[in-house]
Amino acid sequence: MSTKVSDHILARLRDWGVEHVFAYAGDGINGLLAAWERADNTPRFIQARHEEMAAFQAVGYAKFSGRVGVCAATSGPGAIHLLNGLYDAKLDHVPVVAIVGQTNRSAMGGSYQQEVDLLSLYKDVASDFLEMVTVPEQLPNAIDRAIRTAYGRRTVTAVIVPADVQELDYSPPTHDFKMVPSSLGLASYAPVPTEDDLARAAEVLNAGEKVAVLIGQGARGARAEVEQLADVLGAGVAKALLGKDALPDDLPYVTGAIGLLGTRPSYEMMRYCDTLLVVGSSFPYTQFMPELDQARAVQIDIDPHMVGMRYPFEVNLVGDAKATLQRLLPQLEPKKHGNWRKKIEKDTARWWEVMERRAAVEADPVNPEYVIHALDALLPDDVILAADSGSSANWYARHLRIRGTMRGSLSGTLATMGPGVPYVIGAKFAHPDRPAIALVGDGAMQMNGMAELITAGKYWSEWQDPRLIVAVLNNQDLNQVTWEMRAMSGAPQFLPSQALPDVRYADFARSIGLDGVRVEKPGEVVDAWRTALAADRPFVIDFRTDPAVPPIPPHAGLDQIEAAATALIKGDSDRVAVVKQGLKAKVQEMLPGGKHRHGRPDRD
Ligand SMILES: Cc1ncc(C[n+]2csc(CCOP(=O)(O)OP(=O)(O)O)c2C)c(N)n1
Ligand SMILES: [Mg+2]
Repeated sequence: MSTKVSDHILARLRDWGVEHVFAYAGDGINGLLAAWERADNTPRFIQARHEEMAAFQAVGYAKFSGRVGVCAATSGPGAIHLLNGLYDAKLDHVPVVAIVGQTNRSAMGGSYQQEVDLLSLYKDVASDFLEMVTVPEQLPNAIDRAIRTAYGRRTVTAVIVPADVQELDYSPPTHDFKMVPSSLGLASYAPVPTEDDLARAAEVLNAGEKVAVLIGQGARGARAEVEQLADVLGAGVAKALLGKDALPDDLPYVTGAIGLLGTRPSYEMMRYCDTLLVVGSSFPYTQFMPELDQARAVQIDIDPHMVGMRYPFEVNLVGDAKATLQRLLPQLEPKKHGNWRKKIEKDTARWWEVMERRAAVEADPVNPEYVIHALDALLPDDVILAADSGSSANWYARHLRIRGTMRGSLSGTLATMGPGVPYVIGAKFAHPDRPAIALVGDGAMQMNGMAELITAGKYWSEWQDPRLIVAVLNNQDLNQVTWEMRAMSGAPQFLPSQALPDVRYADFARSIGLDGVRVEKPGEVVDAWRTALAADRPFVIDFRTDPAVPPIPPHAGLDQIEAAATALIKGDSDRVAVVKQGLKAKVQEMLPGGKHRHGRPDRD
């Protein structure tokens, strides 16, 4: 039997070690589907409910495995559906390859059914490598470069394969003119800056007295070096959201998240430092960094395309975080751990007390901060966490303390709704032996999560550890946006856009063979988490949470609180509850480390 182009594509993916392709069928990839059948489904075809979810699963897989995520879709609508997930990968710098079909070559340019101009449509999302295969000899190069570029530039690449090309007999490139033979693999590499540049960076860091470090996901492989550096320099370390799992939160000088969803100690450290070191982060919000003339600053980033932005850095080191820090550390002069470091540790300890008290504030019916705070104490050390975009991202950022080998992620830069459930499904294919938890708003659950529960239902029985927990913060509101409207524009809540129907998420889970429970009282929260963590299958907890609990920013600007008050005066539907809740939470934050004004809300 001859090898067709489609057989060759799957074989090449196998050669690259690709084990899963997150995908959805359509006649634009019928040739590939037939090849999958011939190849005994290797690499494994993982069927999502929607191509965007297939892309999110590929992103989750890539984020939690460090390996390339591969997704596939048919021409036209399938390719269009993939896009949002692919942008999520591109903006968060994770390697994802998309393989998409196209109409037959004979129909191209004929406004044919399902023909869209994919080269134009994908030009931006796959700007580093996008190719349409029109003759067999373009392979394996097109696949090899797509995978190598995705890895090397930590981005999205795409290969378009017209349906009729998939059916051609494969013939490899030859030694002739205008042929492009190709090879497999990409050796690992760790670029380092020159000695001169390292010395310049060391001079800046040695001169400072109050050093603040900001790390992102690029520092994940350099945990020991960052710890050593913080010790040598007497520094504190704040974490961008994507770097939340780069360093444990049980170190006393780790101030936690930074930014609008961040912590007050991170905010304060940036306000008062005289020196800033950024490692592996493109954290975008300059207003949470030191004033532009406040600190001398050094950045380390592996990507020359990304380095030097966001702050007037004096030294922009291009290099792998671990290898660069290993070379920098011997040049650093140890600083005494004086008032600076003491203040950071004190502020951080106080922050965690404040979080405890915020979680203990009574709410109607359940305080979402309590839901996530209660989870913190129960998290398995090897858990994989995903938060969706919405208020759950606030509580993920603030209440969960990373420790052990925990991993966590969210849509950091695109901040799209909907990846929570598909991310953890992707994670389960990368790590079937680890528990995974998604924190998802009811809006995101209705948008994508419910459909993807069906995908979890299809595959969970083969996972070594079947625990995949989906916690829905059911506040019947697009709450994050409601709060943004209140805080930023002073607009009252616009119910036609914000209110969501109540849905019985746990009942739905049970109806498809999963398990679940609805929680309507604070006293049921801990039990529900425990039951989910002991479950023998994916489990949905439908937490009925209070939309009136405000995600107040770390600096709690009075102007924002005032704007919220204005909205209330203009007639916000939630007004009484919000005033009460907002003030209560604020008062808790202000308390000087003193008494708990309320007992834990799980008393009833
Ligand atoms: C695809 C997409 N659509 C819209 C938004 C804007 N947005 C951000 S958060 C949010 C509300 C999310 O509501 P929900 O999932 O219920 O979470 P909650 O904030 O209520 O906890 C919206 C509409 C977005 N980020 N992504
Ligand atoms: Mg909601």
